[in-house]
Amino acid sequence: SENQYLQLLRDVLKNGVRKEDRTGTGTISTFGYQMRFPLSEGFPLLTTKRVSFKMIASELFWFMRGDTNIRYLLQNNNNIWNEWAFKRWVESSEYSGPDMTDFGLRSQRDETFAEAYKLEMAAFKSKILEDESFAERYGELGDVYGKQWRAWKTARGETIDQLGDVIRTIKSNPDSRRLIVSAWNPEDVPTMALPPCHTMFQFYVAEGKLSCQLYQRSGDIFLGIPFNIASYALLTHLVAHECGLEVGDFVHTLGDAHIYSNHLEQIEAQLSREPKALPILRINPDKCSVFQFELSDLLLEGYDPHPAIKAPVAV
Ligand code: THF
Repeated sequence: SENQYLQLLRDVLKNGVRKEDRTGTGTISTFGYQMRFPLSEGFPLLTTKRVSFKMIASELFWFMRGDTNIRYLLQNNNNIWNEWAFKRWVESSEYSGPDMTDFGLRSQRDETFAEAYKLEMAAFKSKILEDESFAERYGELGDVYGKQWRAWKTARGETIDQLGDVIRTIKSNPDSRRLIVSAWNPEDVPTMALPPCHTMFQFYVAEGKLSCQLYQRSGDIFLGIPFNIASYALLTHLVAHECGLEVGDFVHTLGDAHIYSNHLEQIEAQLSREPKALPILRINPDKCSVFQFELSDLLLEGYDPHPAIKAPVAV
């Protein structure tokens, strides 16, 4: 159930320490934490607040395609990566609109600015969708997850399809202890819009079940982690499906796990709610390769969450 996640919220509220961060928002933080979700007990999408399964699936499909441009996300009505592309746009020499420096913090503190920001962001989104060459230049986030998972550049100028290779190895040598995909590429870190938070993951096969462990260097407990849990749970289901395995556990290991200081009221509301039964994920049995799945191949049965809880994202 989601009790592991609720316990994480309570533990960090109780034992976390105040820590400043890159975004200037302020956090309560803890270092080193592990949760385990037995996937056969239900799909770990939170029920104490509504979390959009569609967005989780379209983001994961985007990673799995090897795509690093927000255009695909926008075409799927997914806005969760906009701020990072927008930041590059407003900092570029081609941008000539109103000053958008520190738009994340300022739009929370200044209503006039928030209006201007909304307009600029809307214009940016339409331009990405309508203008392909603009999208190529400013929709791109750099060598983020998709690139590293599917086309890691080698020193010899070749590319490595880490995810494809791992899936092949699961089929041919399931006992392997090297079923690893790394998104952390030290050479590319300086040119990424945001260096990967979910740094690397490892699969594990035993007794016909596929498990997955993620090492996440940094986790936004209220907004990001519910997405990350469901995203890796979905990845594990899809890979198990292709490899003819049952699902085992998703193990989530966190480095700096933090609660942003402007999420505290939201968390209090969430913790006052009673968790409900987890939904069940059904996958179209006629499709096999993880790289061919679309949203319409997935069905989430029995998801009946408490209402969504809005919160600002730190950029
Ligand atoms: N940066 C920060 N500060 N937090 C993150 O969670 C995060 N991510 C990705 C990259 N940088 C990050 C982006 N993932 C939401 C969810 C996931 C995100 C970013 C934002 C979010 O705002 N979710 C809302 C609703 C979104 C909507 O409906 O449009 C929610 O209520 O869940 C961690 O991977």
